[in-house]
Amino acid sequence: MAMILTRNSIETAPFLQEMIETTTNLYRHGWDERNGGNISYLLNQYEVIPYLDVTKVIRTIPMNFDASALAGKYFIVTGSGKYFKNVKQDPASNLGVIRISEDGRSYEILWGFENGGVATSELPTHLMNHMTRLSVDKNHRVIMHCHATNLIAMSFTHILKEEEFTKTLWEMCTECLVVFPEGVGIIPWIVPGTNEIGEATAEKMEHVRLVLWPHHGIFGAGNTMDETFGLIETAEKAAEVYTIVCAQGGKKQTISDEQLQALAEAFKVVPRPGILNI
Ligand code: 2HA
Ligand code: ZN
Repeated sequence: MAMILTRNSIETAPFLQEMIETTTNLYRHGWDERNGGNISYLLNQYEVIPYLDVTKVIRTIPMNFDASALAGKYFIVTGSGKYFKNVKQDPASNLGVIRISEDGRSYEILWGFENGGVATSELPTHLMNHMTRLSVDKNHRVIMHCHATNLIAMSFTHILKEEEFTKTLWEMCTECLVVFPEGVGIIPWIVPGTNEIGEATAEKMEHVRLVLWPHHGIFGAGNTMDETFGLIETAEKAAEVYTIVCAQGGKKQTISDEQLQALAEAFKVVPRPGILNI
């Protein structure tokens, strides 16, 4: 007797709704003009199978790096050249669900990327970051990249030493130290979309969840979409305050190192060593 399997429409999948909401919010902030920005979200197979026949591979796309540590893993990813502005009105063209092949040298498209689309040009960085974050945090799931305006601006005006950059952000909003006690990683300027920028970013991601790409944007990592968005939002808010402080003529007073230390103790976080002078 034939069994009829009914699947729910993928449009109702919580992970798809989260992608739509987040890309829309990032666009609304002005951090993802044109095709700027990309997101990848690690999915459990049990989250995917109510919506998709995972035995049906639509296309297989080769990759020129080794992602075998992620073999068999599922992601929903934004598309290469696609605009965050358009995700909500046409998710199936602008997003895709992919699975990393067994040899880690290609990915299989299971849904989306309609009309010949492929995953984000920053897929090397995304997958390398996922590998690194999973090696230090088994609950890790999200990598997010955007062109956060004030963080980019700060990469022109502020010294690019991680400790000094982090300290400035911590000073600009009291909650920063609590949200990213490990600070911000900074890589040199490198051509985007390359394995080289992926490797440099992933190396930083072993110790931090925020990595600044000078004169380009920011990468964030987290366990949930909300947490990752919130992390970037918090750093960008601090950078915006910095912009305004500079425009108002610079600091006359600030949060002292002793106060930052007291904050860390109250919220039970460990500030990255080498930043506070206590
Ligand atoms: O996807 O943001 O870094 C476009 C970009 C590349
Ligand atoms: Zn970018």
